[in-house]
Amino acid sequence: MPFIKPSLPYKYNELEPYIDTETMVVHYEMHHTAYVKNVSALPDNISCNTNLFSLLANLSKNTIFDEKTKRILRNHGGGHYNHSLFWQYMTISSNSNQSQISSMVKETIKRDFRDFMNFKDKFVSEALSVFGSGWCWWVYDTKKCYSFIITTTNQDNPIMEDENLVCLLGLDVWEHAYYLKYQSKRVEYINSWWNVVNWKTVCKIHDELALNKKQVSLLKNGIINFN
Ligand code: MN3
Repeated sequence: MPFIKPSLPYKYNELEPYIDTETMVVHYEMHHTAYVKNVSALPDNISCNTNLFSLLANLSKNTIFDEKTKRILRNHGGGHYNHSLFWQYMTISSNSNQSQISSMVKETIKRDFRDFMNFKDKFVSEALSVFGSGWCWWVYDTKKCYSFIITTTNQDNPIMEDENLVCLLGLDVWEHAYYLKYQSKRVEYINSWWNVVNWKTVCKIHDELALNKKQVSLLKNGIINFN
């Protein structure tokens, strides 16, 4: 299998009570596994390129791949890329400390959102606005040098439209990400999730990648490549 699911940086039950164990097991073992399996089934000349970023970047404008290949990359390649990031955007709640937010991230938030509360409010309202299945992202535009919040449908990732966008933080708002515990109360899921955000990783992506105009590519094991 050319694409590999990253191992989780915590145990299934370690995001409790914010993200429940059963959801983590089903989400990681079944949903993520299916995306990896399906994207790995692409023809060898495509799946031999295990750099998902380069396969997904500007996918909307891609005229080389046929429609079927593009659909598989969008849905399953996107699913693998998004979930690989998502696991790393989270950590056990005792490690999720806003005091770890770097001075450069603080500056970006201040410039683009005025303050942290406004940033968070904006993120929550955008995440709530996703109709059906999708994601909410905080992205950094390396060309225009500012950050903003954006939503995508299904397993689309912002890089599929614009390769200059770096995903600093993202939240899965598919029902499979929260329904077992929160049922239709998406707002409770979103508010709980802030307790497990991995600010160290978010800051590392912002400080080391985005500010240096580098993209979020994944290593073969699905871990973010910071080199
Ligand atoms: Mn999911």
